[in-house]
Amino acid sequence: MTTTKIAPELIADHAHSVSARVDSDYKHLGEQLARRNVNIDTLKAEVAKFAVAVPSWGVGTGGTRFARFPGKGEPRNVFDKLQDCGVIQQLVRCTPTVSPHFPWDKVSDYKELRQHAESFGLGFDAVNSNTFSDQKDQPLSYKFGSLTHADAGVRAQAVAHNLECIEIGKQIGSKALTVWIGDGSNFPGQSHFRRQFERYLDSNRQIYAALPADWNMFLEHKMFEPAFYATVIQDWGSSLLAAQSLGEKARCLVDLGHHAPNTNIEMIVARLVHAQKLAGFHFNDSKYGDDDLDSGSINPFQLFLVFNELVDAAQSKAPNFNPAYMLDQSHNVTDPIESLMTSAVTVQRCYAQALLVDRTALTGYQDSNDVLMAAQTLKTAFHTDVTPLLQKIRIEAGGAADPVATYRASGYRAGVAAVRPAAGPSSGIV
Ligand code: LRH
Ligand code: MN
Repeated sequence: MTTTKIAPELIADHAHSVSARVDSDYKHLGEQLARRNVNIDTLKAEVAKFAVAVPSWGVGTGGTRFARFPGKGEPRNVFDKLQDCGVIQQLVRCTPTVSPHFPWDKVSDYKELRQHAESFGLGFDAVNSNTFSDQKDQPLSYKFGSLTHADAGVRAQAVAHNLECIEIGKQIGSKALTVWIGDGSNFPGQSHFRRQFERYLDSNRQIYAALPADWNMFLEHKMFEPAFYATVIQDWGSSLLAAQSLGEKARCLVDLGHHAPNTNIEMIVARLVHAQKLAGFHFNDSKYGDDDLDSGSINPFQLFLVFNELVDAAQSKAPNFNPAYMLDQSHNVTDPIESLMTSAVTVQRCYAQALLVDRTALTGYQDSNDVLMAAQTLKTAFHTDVTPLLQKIRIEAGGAADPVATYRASGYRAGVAAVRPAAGPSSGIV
């Protein structure tokens, strides 16, 4: 029996109050799509299978190096975080898993943690290790790196932490380890690029060797920050080199915010699909750096183009293709639950629109260099308002027609604020 923090009657009443409107909008969209030889019920069945994981670190208010302004009812620990993730899943019905981060989510009893998640109908996605910050009781510092540190003792400490994350992941039912490290340099000459990369491979070979047979290892590249001159895994090329060197279970994870502005990320996705090395995604949006803004909030067409590559790969049966979808955002000025709900729906929306691309027509236009019509074929899908379809999917799954409206009507935030002590101002991303 799933614990529901939002009264199911409230969700049902809200859904009922708009169901007639949703039904007529759905019927109208169905007529439009039928003229494009698309059966809306078939499309609905496909989109209803879509799921994206929520980052445990995303339900608390985020911050920057300058400041973090906590909101009301900040989660005190991973148990509160899972309860908040349960609310998100209860309302949007497409976020059934949580991606945890260690040691931020460390507990003494992982069986209890797994049961707590399951009580909200949640499972665990990829576990994330953390050798980009020092923990208070940590013997050796990661100031000058972790898996690539010049000192073998520091590298061994970082490897041991990743092995511990795998052990935790096995207990909570995860099937992947995400390794993002901030290792790099701030000044030319500070590091020897090739020796540093060799140390990265050597450390990760030890982690790779500890992966259970049915696990994957996700290597996450990032252009800069915290290093501001060079980052060891700075781009998809370095990540791919490493994944190909490590083996079949190592793949390349694409965090949308980890590229220079205007980078053609959808083409990077196509390359990683070609290389059979696409791990999956950390979805977010950005205008300048790793801003970790809500997915699709700045450049929704780019997010659509990424899904266009993913649907094309799936429909053309690209080998070794089963990407993991996760959000990775920092909510500095919004209620994290509202941002995560609207972001999950935005990602689901882009998937639905990508399924609407007429790929037969597109291939014809591409092969005949009818450039205008090729571009228009994508725009036609992107401009299709699939809102009634997404509402229908949520309502049929017991979710909310309008998640934010129902969440606000529930008074959940005020409720948790009454029991969770107010958190003081601080700085840093979490
Ligand atoms: C690095 C990153 C990584 C997480 C961290 C919270 O910028 O994207 O995926 O470990 O954010
Ligand atoms: Mn990330």
